[in-house]
Amino acid sequence: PEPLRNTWRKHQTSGFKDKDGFEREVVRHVETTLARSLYNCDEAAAYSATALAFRDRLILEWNRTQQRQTFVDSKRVYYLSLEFLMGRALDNAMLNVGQKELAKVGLSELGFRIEDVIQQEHDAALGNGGLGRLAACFLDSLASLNYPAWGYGLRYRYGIFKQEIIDGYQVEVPDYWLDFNPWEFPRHDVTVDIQFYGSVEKKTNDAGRTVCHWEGGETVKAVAYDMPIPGHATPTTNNLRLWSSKAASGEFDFQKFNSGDYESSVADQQRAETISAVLYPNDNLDRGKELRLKQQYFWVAASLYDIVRRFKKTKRPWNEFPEQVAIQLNDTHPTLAIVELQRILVDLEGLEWDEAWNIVVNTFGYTNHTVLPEALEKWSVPLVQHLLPRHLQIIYDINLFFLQKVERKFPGDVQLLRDVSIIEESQPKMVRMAYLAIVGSHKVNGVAELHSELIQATIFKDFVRIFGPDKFTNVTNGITPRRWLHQANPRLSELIASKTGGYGFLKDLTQLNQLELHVNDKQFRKEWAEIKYANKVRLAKHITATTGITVNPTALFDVQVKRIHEYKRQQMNIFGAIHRYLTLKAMSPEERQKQLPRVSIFGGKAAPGYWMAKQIIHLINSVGAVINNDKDIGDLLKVVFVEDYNVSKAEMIIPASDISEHISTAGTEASGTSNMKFVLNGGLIIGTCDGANIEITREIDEPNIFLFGHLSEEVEPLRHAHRYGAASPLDPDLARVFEEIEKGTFGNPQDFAGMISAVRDHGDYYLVSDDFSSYIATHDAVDEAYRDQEGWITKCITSVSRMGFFSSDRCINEYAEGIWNVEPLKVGEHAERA
Ligand code: NBG
Repeated sequence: PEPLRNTWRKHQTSGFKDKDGFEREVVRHVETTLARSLYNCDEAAAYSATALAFRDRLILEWNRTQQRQTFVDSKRVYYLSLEFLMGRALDNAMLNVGQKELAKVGLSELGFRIEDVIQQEHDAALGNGGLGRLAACFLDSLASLNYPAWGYGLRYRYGIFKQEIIDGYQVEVPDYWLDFNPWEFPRHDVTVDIQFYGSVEKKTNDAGRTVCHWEGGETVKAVAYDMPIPGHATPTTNNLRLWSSKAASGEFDFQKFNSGDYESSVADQQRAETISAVLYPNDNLDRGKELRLKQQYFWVAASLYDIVRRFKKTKRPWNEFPEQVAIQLNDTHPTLAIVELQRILVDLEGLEWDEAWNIVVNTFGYTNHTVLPEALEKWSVPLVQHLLPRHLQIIYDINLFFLQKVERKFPGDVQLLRDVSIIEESQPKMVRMAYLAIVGSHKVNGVAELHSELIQATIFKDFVRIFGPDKFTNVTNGITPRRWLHQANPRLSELIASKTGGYGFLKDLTQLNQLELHVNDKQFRKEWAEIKYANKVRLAKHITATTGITVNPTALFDVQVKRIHEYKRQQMNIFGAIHRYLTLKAMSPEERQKQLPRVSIFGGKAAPGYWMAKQIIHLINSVGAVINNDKDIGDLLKVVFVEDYNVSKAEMIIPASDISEHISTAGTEASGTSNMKFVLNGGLIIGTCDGANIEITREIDEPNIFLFGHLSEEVEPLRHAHRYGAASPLDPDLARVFEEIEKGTFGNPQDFAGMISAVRDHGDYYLVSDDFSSYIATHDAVDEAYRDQEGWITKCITSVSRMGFFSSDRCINEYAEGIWNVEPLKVGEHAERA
């Protein structure tokens, strides 16, 4: 009705418009929401109030975006990911809505420095590494490009643990991040009951059809928490919906409570809340724990209920579902969504199997993120049977119809049937989740060219024969230049803007190519170098403040920050540092003085149960303790381990790097995304021919990257040679490194025996010995190149200018066109703001 709408409109706000409005909102939040005053408003309170002021704004835009999307009713994308590694939100929100300058002035008038206020925020660390951060970059691109899109995940009470280094060892500390989180919006009215366990009854309905009923068991409540995702320079504000688990029966069971069974009534409640309590801290490793399967189903079932509910409101017929809904599976973690949608359509909505299955397959796309066998998810059949009895039946039926299809196409090929069966005939039988994801999706993609080729040639080769090559595709990963350039490196962003005609490159990264025109501009080069130096000074200060080690910012900063994993080969890096140390020690003082000073910087978490990864951290710290205190060495070499590597540390470390290491055994790193971040920030990389390194080389050209090591096609023959005693004798430089460790130079050699024997005595699966000599030689080439500072700067500027391809905007547009078939929503010019 008109009067109602008018009253509503009259009182509708659109957040603050100017600096005064911003200050007013901050003061209001300090005084009312936080119940504080001018006299006890510290930096933490200033952060909270600023965040709340921006959140209010975002929520208003969020509302409008949702209304617009509902009104237009076009196809939506749902990105299902168990991990969203968002990092901090305030800086990002201020920059994306274009009001950081205003906030800076406002905060300073209120007595605060914006940098200090930003630092108060706790990272939202709901992910392990690249996979979770990719999901976060995708959300930024989806909103910035105006795609109607939602992310769905779990609201873990504890994100990835905080890492402390005590006596050189990693110690894990829980990351309780929800104490005060202004960015989430609880939706206590949006809840879904999720069922577990129970049994399946067959019944005949009125139409004489047999229907399956999943009955009994236990119910847990899913509660929605929304996080607004602001696009850059657009009003579009999308939603990330995270589910939290609660006991279905409210607080606790009063009947049990009243009958004196207090403990068990609380236990029920706690068991329910356990589901979303903690993120599993493994990167590229599957552990097959029951609680993890519970997490997966809980999240998938709640999300699908939500998606289906939204679709049903439109009153469209079911066959239009895939025209309205695209669901992307971020790795196999959400694969049960395929089974759940089939169950909803057949058991609850009464569709025929084939009609339902057609809808399912056309709805889903599956992204594979690894070929490592230990990371490929499998669930034991008895476990699935126990937890999700109806789903197991559906999985068996999906498999039956699939194998019938295979049998028709390749009659009599029993081996093939065994190989591609979704059920592995092991003891116990296992459900192969990747196979289920392939069969239930219309497109399967890898995340870099080499990786997509490898999955088609190895782990999924039979499926390429069965479905044909068109089902398989590549979408090379990307990163958002908003966070990874504009936010992390504001001065470089400003310099680039001054040469490319404004900040347009933040929304069209290919505009960076204009930089190449200025590569010989003296003033530009000087500013470029000054910015890198300032970033190194900032990192050097952090290192001194947190570790007590002084590092010289004019030294070459050599950085490897990522999860600690044998396949990523941090062990090779630290062996290389020891080799450098021994070489320096063997020199005369005169000769030594001619060497280039270097700082080897490491950072990254080891999964708590990954013994070898923890040993690697311990060796890095032990080597640092010796080298950093060696008077002969001084500034020539420092080895630093930065504690608790996370998104906000990455924002500081990456812009300060001269050379970064992406040195996985060829064929093991699906893509890597930090490689892109480092180059975009004017650092060069040393790397193997693996993952996205290959495409980075194609874009920036061979002279601008330091490649070394064996190629992926050489890996199997080399492993074979190691297994059968036919490998070349151990590289003498590496042997010398081992000797020094075993002499006790870096502490008790027993502590590092496992690392050495893995290479020397147990087949060297990651080929450290095979790549070591070319690794060392290539580092010498890095030194040579760095001595020529002018040449180095030319390489850096040229590389940045050619990085346009690696924007996650390009990547999202490829998904939208090739997999989702969705289009961005027009938001109207007057709505655009700078
Ligand atoms: C990781 C790969 C990385 C890749 C990210 C994002 C998993 C399973 N895979 O190489 O190891 O960059 O996914 O695609 O975490």
